[in-house]
Amino acid sequence: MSEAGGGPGCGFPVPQRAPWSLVAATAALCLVSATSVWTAGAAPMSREEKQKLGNQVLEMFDHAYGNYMEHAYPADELMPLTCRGRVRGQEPSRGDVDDALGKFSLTLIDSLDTLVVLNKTKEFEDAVRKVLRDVNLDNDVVVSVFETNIRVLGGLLGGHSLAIMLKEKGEYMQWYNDELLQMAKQLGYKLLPAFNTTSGLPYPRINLKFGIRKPEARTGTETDTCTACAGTLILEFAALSRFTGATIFEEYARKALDFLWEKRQRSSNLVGVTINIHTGDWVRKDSGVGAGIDSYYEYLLKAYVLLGDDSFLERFNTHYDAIMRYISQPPLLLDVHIHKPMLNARTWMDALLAFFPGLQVLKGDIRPAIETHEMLYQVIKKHNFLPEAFTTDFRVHWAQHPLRPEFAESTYFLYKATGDPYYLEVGKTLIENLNKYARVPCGFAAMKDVRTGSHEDRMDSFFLAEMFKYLYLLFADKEDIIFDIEDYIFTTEAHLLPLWLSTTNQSMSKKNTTSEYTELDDSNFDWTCPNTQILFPNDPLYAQSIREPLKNVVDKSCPRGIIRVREESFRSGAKPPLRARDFMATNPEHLEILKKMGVSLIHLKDGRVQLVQHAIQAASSIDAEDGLRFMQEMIELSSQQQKEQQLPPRAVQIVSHPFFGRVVLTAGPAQFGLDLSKHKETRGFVASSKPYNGCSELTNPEAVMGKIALIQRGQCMFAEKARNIQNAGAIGGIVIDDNEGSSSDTAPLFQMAGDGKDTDDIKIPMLFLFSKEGSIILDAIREYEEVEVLLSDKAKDRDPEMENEEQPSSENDSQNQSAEQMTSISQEVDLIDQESLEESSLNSHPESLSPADTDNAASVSPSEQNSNPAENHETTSLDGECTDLDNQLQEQSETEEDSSPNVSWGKKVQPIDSILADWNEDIEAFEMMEKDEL
Ligand code: DMJ
Repeated sequence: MSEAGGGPGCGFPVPQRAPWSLVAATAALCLVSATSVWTAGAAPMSREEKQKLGNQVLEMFDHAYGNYMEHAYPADELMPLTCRGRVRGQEPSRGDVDDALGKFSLTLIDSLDTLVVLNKTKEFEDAVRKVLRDVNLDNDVVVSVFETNIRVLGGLLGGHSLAIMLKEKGEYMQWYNDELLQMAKQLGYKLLPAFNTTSGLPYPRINLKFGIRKPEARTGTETDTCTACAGTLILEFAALSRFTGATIFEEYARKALDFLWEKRQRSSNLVGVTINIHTGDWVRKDSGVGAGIDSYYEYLLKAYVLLGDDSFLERFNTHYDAIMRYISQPPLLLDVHIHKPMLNARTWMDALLAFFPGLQVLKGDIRPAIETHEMLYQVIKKHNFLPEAFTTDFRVHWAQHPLRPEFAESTYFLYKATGDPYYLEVGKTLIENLNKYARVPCGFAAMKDVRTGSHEDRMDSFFLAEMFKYLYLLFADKEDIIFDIEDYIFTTEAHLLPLWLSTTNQSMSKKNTTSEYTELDDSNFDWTCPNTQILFPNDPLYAQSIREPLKNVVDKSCPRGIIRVREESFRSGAKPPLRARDFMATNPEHLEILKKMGVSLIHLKDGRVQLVQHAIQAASSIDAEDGLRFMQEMIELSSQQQKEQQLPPRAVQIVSHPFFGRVVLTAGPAQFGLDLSKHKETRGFVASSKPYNGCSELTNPEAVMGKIALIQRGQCMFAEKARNIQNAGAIGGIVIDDNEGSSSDTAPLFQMAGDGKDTDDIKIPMLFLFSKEGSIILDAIREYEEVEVLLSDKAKDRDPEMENEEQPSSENDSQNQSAEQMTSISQEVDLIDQESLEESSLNSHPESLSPADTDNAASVSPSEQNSNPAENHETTSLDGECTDLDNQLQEQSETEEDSSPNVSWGKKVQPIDSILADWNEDIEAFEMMEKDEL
């Protein structure tokens, strides 16, 4: 350890002084050298135990790969629940996720180099032969440029890299003659038309056969792409150029990176999530290290490692500095706005950011890596897997988990950097959870909902490309791998590219160019490769001591708990800042805090109060910052209230025999389609759509024509479902929740959001029912076949005429009884509904905003009581853990589509007007993010 610490070979050297050969090896060198650091802490794991776990990983891989090969190949992916291949076009569309599928045996290609890492050389040889024999890259199918690059081009190049390594060793692959590389080149040329834009940023999608913009291509009209999509090409493209001598690939990838760098927000040095490929304008101005941006940063640093080009390191360091300044709030990583980087853009994190601790290890910034990794591990311990998105107080925001490998990746790199056996234990837990919860007879199935343990019929190729590699390597000793892994760099899909590429065919590279933007000084390297003497100052328990305060951060967290932990640990002695949702205008303590934050409260003549912030009047810069956040939260609350105000709950009333309007189901509205509060109600018979999820063209248009279509929630956006049933001739739609047992009496209603695009084409009314309410209709259909409902903004009087027609004969007794049951359910629903309404009005107060001529202003009404009914439910259980009923309930309603959070407080609010002009951009961004799918 001491030889590595602080020596010139460890920290990334100042580029001008660094010969490329040293540079290329540096990152790996640092990781290896730190492995011997650990001497105490978690109990060391015996060699036998490590081998046992390694063998378990091998067995799991065989289970996943074997089932794919047996039941799915040559399809792109295995559907592990139905045990068959997923062939695009033959299954209901899953939207963008399907863009990875190009009918090119994706999983086989993505698995190639995993086979070699796992010492399955024979199987690798077979697999390569299959790829060469079976795979066609010329399919008439539109694929994602990003996914095709990282999975297919990367997979072919990784396969080629290890094929030539094996050939050189002299035993296997003796027949190999660069065939995989030829395929990679063919694919590379197929992707090039995507770069035909003035900016040099690639189109997000391309038709493998027809390219872009030809009428047959069915693509090329997109205007936006994500930053990661345009910025995650350089490793594969440069490797392709250097392997083949065809310089064009590296040139194109560099041009795209240059453009992104040019477009970074100059004062914050951050990039947004999506960019217009023609104008270069940022479309989404929020910025984090997860979805949409993640591997752009990864590739800047790794391009430096692989290619030895200083400009990539300079760019990375500039961005990293900004990330650590604005986004990193250890242990959290929270999105901010590129123009106002002190403002958080979200209150939740996505699972993709779990790769970041691994990247920080490569960078050499171990401490925050340990912290974030530990926080993520706590979330995993609570839910068995990392949910796709989770809030800052660790509630599930999006409950799906498609067996993503990022956390395993970071665990591996942290183990390499610290040698702390704690990370082996973490890996062991990952293995156990996969076997316990995701393993099915025909492979491993993605989690549909980590809270319920329900599965999705999906096993993504990255599970084989990445998860098994990182888990196997975690437990492997050097002698367990047939080649030296340190000679390779991992792409974002964990494909292996040899570091020797940096000296090959480099004529086209801009070697040793120094960026015109960044003056490098030594501070750029403050966080560089672990200087183990500083990072582990004679204290072998270093990593443990960083983790310790975070140990119970999830379990013990009440809502807002993590903020509290963070603030307690970073501003010891200070009280946690006042949150907008807790604010009571009559609480003297709150008023005092407001004053400290520079926020003044003005009582208006009409009884409302107006909040104005003058940062300059705050007691300190930290208070000013808290004040800014408070105002931002207040605006966010108001904006949510506004939405709620605009779209109150709706009713689905069953009007046909024998219900006659007595069954009224509380329904959630949609932010699109016919507004039932403005129009006459819609009445019609119901019919289930086929497919039931309504995510593709209906196969039973004759059944839904002129009727109200029933569709199941999930798989695609609400708006897509609406369009599909409308096209089939439905006059309305009812989306029924797929979370079994959910009900509006236990979960707050929410509005169905649009898809972020123009939804004016949707003319029919759409309502949402939770599962219990929905099953009342479904049961009714089963029993009576013809079921007529009324969709409206509120229940209509019962129809006495219809009711008189009710036949009291004994043969109808059972029907009547079941109708009675339904009636009583409906009454219960009504009752609860009324109760909750009363509760809301009890806790809500006229809240309004009014003009102000000052920096930041928002108005709220004075409140005698807490304006958040959720607070009224907050209880402390005996074991000291906090439970928040409303939050728990809210979790139940939060899945992929319900991006509009339910807000049950403060029903009455007037619109935000011109005083908030300065904030409009933020509000729009919030709204956009809420609508966003990951
Ligand atoms: C992988 O395909 C790659 O790691 C990509 O960069 C983003 N994440 C997925 C797996 O989660």
